Amino acid sequence: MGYNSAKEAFAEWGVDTEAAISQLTTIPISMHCWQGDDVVGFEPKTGTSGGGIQATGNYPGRARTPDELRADLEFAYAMIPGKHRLNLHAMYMDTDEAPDRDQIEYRHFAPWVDWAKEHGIGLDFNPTFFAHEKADDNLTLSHPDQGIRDFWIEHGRRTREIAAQIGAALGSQCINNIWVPDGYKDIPVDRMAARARLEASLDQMLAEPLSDMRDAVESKLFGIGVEACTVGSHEFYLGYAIRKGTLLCLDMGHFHPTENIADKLSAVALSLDEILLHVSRPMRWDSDHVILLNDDILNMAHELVSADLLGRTHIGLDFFDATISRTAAWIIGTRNMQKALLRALLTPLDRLRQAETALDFTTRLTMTEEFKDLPFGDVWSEFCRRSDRPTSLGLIRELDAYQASVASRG
Ligand code: RNT
Ligand code: ZN
Repeated sequence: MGYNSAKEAFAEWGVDTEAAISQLTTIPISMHCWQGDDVVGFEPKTGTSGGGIQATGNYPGRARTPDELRADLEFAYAMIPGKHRLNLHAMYMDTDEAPDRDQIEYRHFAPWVDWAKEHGIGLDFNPTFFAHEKADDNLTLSHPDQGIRDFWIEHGRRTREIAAQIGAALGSQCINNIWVPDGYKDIPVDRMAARARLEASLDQMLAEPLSDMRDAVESKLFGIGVEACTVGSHEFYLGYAIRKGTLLCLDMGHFHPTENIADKLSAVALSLDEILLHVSRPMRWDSDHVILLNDDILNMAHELVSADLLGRTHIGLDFFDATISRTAAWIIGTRNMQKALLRALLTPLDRLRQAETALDFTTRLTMTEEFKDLPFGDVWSEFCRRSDRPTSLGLIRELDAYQASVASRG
């Protein structure tokens, strides 16, 4: 159809495509480093991730070093319109030293900050409470052993300081997201004791007020190996975040499969100032598939726009598929998040709200369904064209060429 005709088609509905395109340009998405190497990281002792997190597949081209990961990221960002962020995990240190988790310092991550500065990318951060011998029981901050708890509290404290330094160095607030795998395979007799220990550890870890960073806490329903009880459940962290003023991280794979994450946004936003999202795609469980442009994502993007939450929601991604090109996974997933946001920004909200307020649900339904036929693809192509990013077969050619260049990695 072409962009100009598309623009007119949307204008008939009272929707300004230019406004949508310029707003989409300003929405950063925090791309997760761990899709690039199957959640392995760069510590001297690397292994499987543990904590119930599983990247499956052995497609060639996994990044084995920080330099390879950065090269892959540079390619990915070059295929994604707009300016974005990188979400780094503590196990992705870039150093010749071998600090344990309770010894990490800013300098171990400084090369990432230099790189981010050079490319104009913001950084977010995460303590890593898994893939470590002290997390083998799937208990960290809630472990009954004080020594183990102290080890992880120290790790968490250090990541907060590192996040603050990263934020200051880049002049862009760094979100430090806390997810612990803590839970029990079989039914515990004292859930309260475990939750009280988690709360006390978090309090100690978060005691120091810091600027240039913000804390987020991420809940989960269950994980492999912790089927009976997750200490940091949704209710636990929702309450914690409200009482302590942290962000709440909602991961789309961390709820009952029929629960609607889009529905939660306006509900929690009334009690929280800011929200962090881990956009993901669960399939039967928290399988972390690459996100599709499906109803779950579209509904979520709609809520972000309709509830006016874009200004206080940090959009992060969390998926890892090792059966396809890892760079393609990043690019497809991130572009799908943007496509969903674009569709939400192109919604004739005023008209729809009017119908809803008037209890005219017939008109509301007719509009949502007829509106689906509008030429969203032309607006997306125009957005990509203005950012000099490929679409369609052009994108496939780029992805293939890059994959061919990394396929020989051992
Ligand atoms: C695990 C959580 C967590 C991790 C990352 C690697 O279930 O979703 O966010 O995926 O920290
Ligand atoms: Zn997550």
